[in-house]
Amino acid sequence: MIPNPTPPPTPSEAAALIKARARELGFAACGVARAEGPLDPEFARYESALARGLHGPLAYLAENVEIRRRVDTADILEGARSIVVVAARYDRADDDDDPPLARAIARYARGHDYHVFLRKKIRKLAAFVRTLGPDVHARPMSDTAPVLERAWAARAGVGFVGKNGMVITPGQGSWSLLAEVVTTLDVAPDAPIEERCGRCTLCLDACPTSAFVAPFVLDAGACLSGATIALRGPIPVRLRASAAEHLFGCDVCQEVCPHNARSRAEAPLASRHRPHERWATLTLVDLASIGLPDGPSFEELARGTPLHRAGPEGLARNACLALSRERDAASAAVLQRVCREHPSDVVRDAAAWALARRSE
Ligand code: B12
Repeated sequence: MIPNPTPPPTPSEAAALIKARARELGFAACGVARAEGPLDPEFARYESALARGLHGPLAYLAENVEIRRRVDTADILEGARSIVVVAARYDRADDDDDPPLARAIARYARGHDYHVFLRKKIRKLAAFVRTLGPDVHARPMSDTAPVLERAWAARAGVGFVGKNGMVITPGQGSWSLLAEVVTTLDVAPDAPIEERCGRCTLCLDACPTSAFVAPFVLDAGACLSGATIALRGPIPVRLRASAAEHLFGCDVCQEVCPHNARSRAEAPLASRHRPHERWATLTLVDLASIGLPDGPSFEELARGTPLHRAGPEGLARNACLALSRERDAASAAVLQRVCREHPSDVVRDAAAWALARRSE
């Protein structure tokens, strides 16, 4: 007698199994959306943001625009029926005790390169989804494909999009990174969650550079995260005094969010975001010296951390701006050397601006 093979799970059973596995892997929230068809009206909002130039320095957002419209074609996964979205929280209870250099870095980026472990985790979830039926295809993604991750997370009920643009999971907050598994498996979808910002505008009011052109709509060209991470070239003068307080990324619109006030516990995957040991010994002077003839090697200094993304010129530029807030002789000396000897106009210009500000 040939034993009966286990029948594939029903869509509801599949959803329950996948959510249990996601929890086991340490994800704080998991939801499912139907993947068939275009992502409208969210895609229309995306197009409108591009038409208004709100992508700022992120030129790549204007490329392959149509791919972001749907995930069920050959660009992402032919025949996709469901998209499973997970949130990996990174809030830690003791982040106020982080070394000073780490505190100038956005919380998500203080540790080792999170992409590495997040991708491992989401691949494991995709591998699990493939076991749930014959010929099930599943594609894991985390910042790896041109997909509107926040829009899908909102559809999947992982959270709602707040006025600061962040996906906020009720009761858990927005200190989270998103990842997805797009699959041909039919998984029971979740309902989206109503927006719960109400009349609150704390994030919009607190933004140091007034980067929100309206609730929910961010001008990436004015956002300090865009300026300190993605922008190649000089940081616009009007953003510099604020950029001087943020070496890499910015968390202000999340820090003031009341939904985050409740989420001060250590999240399961947060240990990966604990400050890299390097940030305990390195100083802004070291970072500002990157690119000087006898300066430290950018590769050695930034390797394995998210700061690598800013590139050597960007990191030295940001450090020079930050040194505008110091008053000690060592930082004045390095700024003067950068002005004289640095091969990059962008870094020299940042150092000159910092020296001028110090003497104001
Ligand atoms: C480009 C980018 C940036 C740019 C531009 C951000 C922006 N708001 O446009 C910059 C460099 C500035 C940036 C900054 C940050 N980013 Co970023 N970024 C991205 C990236 C790669 C693409 C986003 C994008 O397409 N932006 C264009 C805008 C138009 O689209 P959108 O932000 O996705 O917004 C859509 C939805 O919100 C949707 N929507 C859904 N419901 C509603 C309701 C209303 C009323 C409206 C108007 C819109 C709306 O409409 C929009 C269009 O579809 C995504 C990863 C990804 N592939 O999605 C990460 C991502 C959005 N970033 C992330 C993070 C963590 C950050 C920072 C917190 C990092 C930091 N600390 O410095 C900041 C937060 C700034 C902010 N308040 O948004 C996370 C967000 C996680 C979360 N919980 O929401 C993501 C999802 C990466 C990840 N895999 O986890 N980022």
